[in-house]
Amino acid sequence: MTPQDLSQGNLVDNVAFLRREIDRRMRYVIGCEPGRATLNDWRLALAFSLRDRIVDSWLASRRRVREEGLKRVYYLSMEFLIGRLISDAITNLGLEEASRQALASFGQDYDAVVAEEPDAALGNGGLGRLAACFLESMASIGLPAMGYGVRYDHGLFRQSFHDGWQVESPEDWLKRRNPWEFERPEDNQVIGFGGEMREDASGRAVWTPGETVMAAAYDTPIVGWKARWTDTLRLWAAKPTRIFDLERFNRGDFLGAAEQASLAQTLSRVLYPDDTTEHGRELRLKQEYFFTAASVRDILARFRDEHGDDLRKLPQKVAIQLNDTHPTIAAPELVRILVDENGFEVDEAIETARGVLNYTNHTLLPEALERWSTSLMWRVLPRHMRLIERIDDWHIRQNRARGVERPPSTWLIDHGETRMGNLAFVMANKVNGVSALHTDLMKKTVFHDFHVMHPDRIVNQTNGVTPRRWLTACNPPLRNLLLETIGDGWTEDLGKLEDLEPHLKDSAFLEKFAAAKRENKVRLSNWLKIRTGVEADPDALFDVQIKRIHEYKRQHLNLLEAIAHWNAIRREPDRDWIPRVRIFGGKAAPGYALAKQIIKLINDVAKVINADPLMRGRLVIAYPENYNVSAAEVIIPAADLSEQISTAGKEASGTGNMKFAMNGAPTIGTLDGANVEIRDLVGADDFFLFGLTAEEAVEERKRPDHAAAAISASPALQEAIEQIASGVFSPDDHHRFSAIAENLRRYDYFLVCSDFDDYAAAQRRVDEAYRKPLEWARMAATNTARVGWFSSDRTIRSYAREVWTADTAF
Ligand code: 26Q
Repeated sequence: MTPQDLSQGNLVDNVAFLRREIDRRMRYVIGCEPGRATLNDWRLALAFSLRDRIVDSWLASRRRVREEGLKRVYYLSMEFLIGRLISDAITNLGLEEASRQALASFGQDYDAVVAEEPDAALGNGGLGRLAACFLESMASIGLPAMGYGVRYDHGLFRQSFHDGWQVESPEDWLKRRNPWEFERPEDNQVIGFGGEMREDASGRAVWTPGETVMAAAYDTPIVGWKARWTDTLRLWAAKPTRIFDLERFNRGDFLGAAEQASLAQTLSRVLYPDDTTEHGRELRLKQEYFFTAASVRDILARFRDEHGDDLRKLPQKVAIQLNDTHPTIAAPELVRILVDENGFEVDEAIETARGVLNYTNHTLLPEALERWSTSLMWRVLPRHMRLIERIDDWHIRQNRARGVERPPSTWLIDHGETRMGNLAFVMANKVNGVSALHTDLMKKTVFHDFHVMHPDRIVNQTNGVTPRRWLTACNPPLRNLLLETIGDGWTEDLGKLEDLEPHLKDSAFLEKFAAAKRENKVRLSNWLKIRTGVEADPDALFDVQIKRIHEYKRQHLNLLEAIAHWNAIRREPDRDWIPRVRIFGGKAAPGYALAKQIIKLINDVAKVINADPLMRGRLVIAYPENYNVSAAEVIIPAADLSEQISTAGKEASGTGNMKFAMNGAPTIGTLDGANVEIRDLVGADDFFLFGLTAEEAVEERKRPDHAAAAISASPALQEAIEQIASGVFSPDDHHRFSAIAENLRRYDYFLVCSDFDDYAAAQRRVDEAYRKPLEWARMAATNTARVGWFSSDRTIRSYAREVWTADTAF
């Protein structure tokens, strides 16, 4: 098996085909002569050429679903963190080598052309990236499915560092044209907000919205492995329902006439950066209702078209997944349509809606569970607020009938707020957590009372990631080694990575594994040099923490240990220290002040340590700006060590942890989220475990002096905190980091101090293991061989069976 065997058809034919297509597209779609084309023109011409093959598969998939009347799965998500679509297209069509050669025949460099495509960054982090992996897996296993979301004009902000501080600027992914989307004006929907609710003579509710906005449909084909199946991502853009008010215009009120337009356009203007402190923002609620209402109507229209008008049969043909509480308003919207527009009784409507809806929870942090003030809800969505009361009433009656009195924790409305997590729970057929530990904690904590009432409702669906993007596409050296060693079956059945097991004792194989890793490290080293100016020696240990910046994820624990390590090297500069490059990547929510301070701290510490002549490359810190999906694709394959160091009980799952392990980076981590399952599969010997367990963490917090006790027991920690507090890293402003230091010394809710010594000890075990290259390669390869279970194909098959009761088309 050679790399070329991944491609479909004959290479010579494919190159000739692509060459011809690219030339034609350049002329007749872009309107440009190849001799005068820019890099952007080339990436568009390539994308348009690939697109035709995807569309063939798309049309065939659609025909199959209709002809066979298959059940459809709808994934509703405020976020889809896709990255570049062109890489998925090329990988899944098997046209990488052909594209490379076709472009070369025009004198163009394939990597540069692909890199021209901006990331579709319509998400904040894990939840959004999970939605993107899920869509790709649904297509790859042939599940009839559709993603629904918002077509934001601006995705997640661009991050740059000004004097080490995060500065945000707007992102503009659509500026240079999006070749992947198809406008569907025939499917546009009018969505209403506000206004009044009355009852007509027969007692039926009549809602007259005060303002309306058009939801305009844009479809993107999501092609699966080998283009055997293609699903759809439908994103809604807000447009004014009328260009402007002609009457006002004629009266000479020109600005007033355009008012409606500007309001409509703000709705899909920008993605909300994950910001749990800024709650109750009206625009966010309107965004949620806007895309959700458009999607529900679209789903019902398709159902009628395919299966007729009997909406009681909805659960047989439709499953809707709510990605966290963000689209929960879909539940009362569905009930509203059934009752107000289709003559259902309220109870019957609720029961029908419950037959199609399911809810995935992604966090236990109580402050992150959405709540909307009822006064806002009455103003923006009066009919829905009324129906939420009716749903609450239904839930009470249901339980009374079984002799159960509802505890207050399960109320839908409390203290003038609607609790979306509770509404989602009540309206869902299945509720799931995203790792075994997280699901267990859901049952014991936030949804405990619900779990007692409905013991079969909560199920676990451990997250996964797509191996096509996160191994095949992003890691050519390792992919090629796998093809040569065990063939290509693993791409669609990642469990087959187990076939590596016999090779883990073969030193020739391990040397090749190490060589593949080194090739990736050289690439990352060059990338870091260009992006940060930092020199990273490819023979040093590449220690990586990339994820959103958050106190619970504890980038500051990593940094404190780096400072302690620096102190140790300075004290004994002549010891044979293992050279390490500590790589950070990630954005902070713009309103999260402490997270932004942590960013500045990382940059300030990096400046001091990187300039210290005593370090001689043995400790380097690199923090490239604007971490995103495309950056992850360069960084992950080159990592030696995966930092998964959240306070136990706080990270619902993590998905980066899976990507690193798959690419041959052992984890240093706590027993949190999916780390637990990774360690179970990889084996305790090949996982660097440290820290309190989730249960111990709860106990530790009850000790009033836990931080002080941990600090006084650890001279290294004490010294590092003192250095931060006294301005060693901020000579221009000695008090810059006193808030961080105070927080650690006094509260330390996330138990950085309590876990510090154990973490530092685990880091020294890492150093010792890294001294033995062959042994390290075995550990790295063992990780790759044993994490096939974390393919999102496995996750989606499991949802299809246990949550959606939906079949794949093949
Ligand atoms: C809420 C209200 C208002 C504005 C924004 C938000 C908001 C936006 C995004 C709240 C949360 C998010 C994102 C959450 C998230 O990414 N959670 C992660 O989900 C992953 C996939 O399941 C898990 O692996 C991670 O553990 C979890 O943190």
